[in-house]
Amino acid sequence: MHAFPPRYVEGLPRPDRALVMGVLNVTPDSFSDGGRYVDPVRALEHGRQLVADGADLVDVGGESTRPGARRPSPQEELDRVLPVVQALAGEGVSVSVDTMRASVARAAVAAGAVLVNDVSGGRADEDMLATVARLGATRGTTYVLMHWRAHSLRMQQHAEYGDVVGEVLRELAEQLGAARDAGIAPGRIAVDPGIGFSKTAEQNWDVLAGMERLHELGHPVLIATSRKRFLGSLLADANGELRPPEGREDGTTASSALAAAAGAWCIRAHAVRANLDAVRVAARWAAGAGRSDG
Ligand code: PMM
Repeated sequence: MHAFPPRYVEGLPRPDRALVMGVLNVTPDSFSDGGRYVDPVRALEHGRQLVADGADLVDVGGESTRPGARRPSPQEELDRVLPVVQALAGEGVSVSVDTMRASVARAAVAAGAVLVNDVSGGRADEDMLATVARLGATRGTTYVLMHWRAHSLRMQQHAEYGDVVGEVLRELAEQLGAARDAGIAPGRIAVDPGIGFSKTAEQNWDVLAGMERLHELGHPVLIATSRKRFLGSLLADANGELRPPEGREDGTTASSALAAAAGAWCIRAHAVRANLDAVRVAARWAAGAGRSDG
């Protein structure tokens, strides 16, 4: 048996299973749902559906991070996310904001977001860590710090590793140090190895297989595999054609169950109901024998 780090983040729900973060991309160009929820009314409807399906958190993002994507301006990003964050938070939903920008994080928290999901782990905006520290102290805001090397346009040129798990760990530890130095309370930080970010398909599998080592960082771990390309490669057809995103759901669900069984604190997914079932199965499996409740 290995020890898992705390499987909760201060101020967020603590069910006896992994949390499920539902994805709400308010972007014209995300790889799996791009364009579907740019209209705030449709985005809001979809956010409500994610909650009805059992999402513990709804992750609202206004910048696509697909490889090669162009960045929106800060104003474009704000215009996309703020109305949706505000409306969902106003309905009592736990909202997370998926942003690399301190200004967007600040505005989203003022509009009711409880978590800043920063795929750059504080590396894209020099104000981010200090901003999150202040928001944590004044509003109890929590932080997901992801492994990241470069913006989408160039990220696949940065997929060089000797030992991918060791290097992801080292780089996450470095950013965790910077986050603590900036004043973010350690109990409010979760980490994420950044599946698909500056990593080849094989490297993503290496990271997932080495997930137990991520627990050495002592922080809850978030894993986001949903519909990603490495699943498309694994499930490619006989001609090597990638399985398209909409055909990656069953693979996603399997990976969420495995991540939860390996100690993930939270999984991030587009299809909430199936992935919630998966983490419930994983939790019951891990609880073992001796509970004769069916
Ligand atoms: N991946 C995407 C977006 N946000 N956030 C975290 N914490 N971890 C991830 O791996 C992650 C993320 C890209 O996927 P999408 O386009 O389906 O949202």
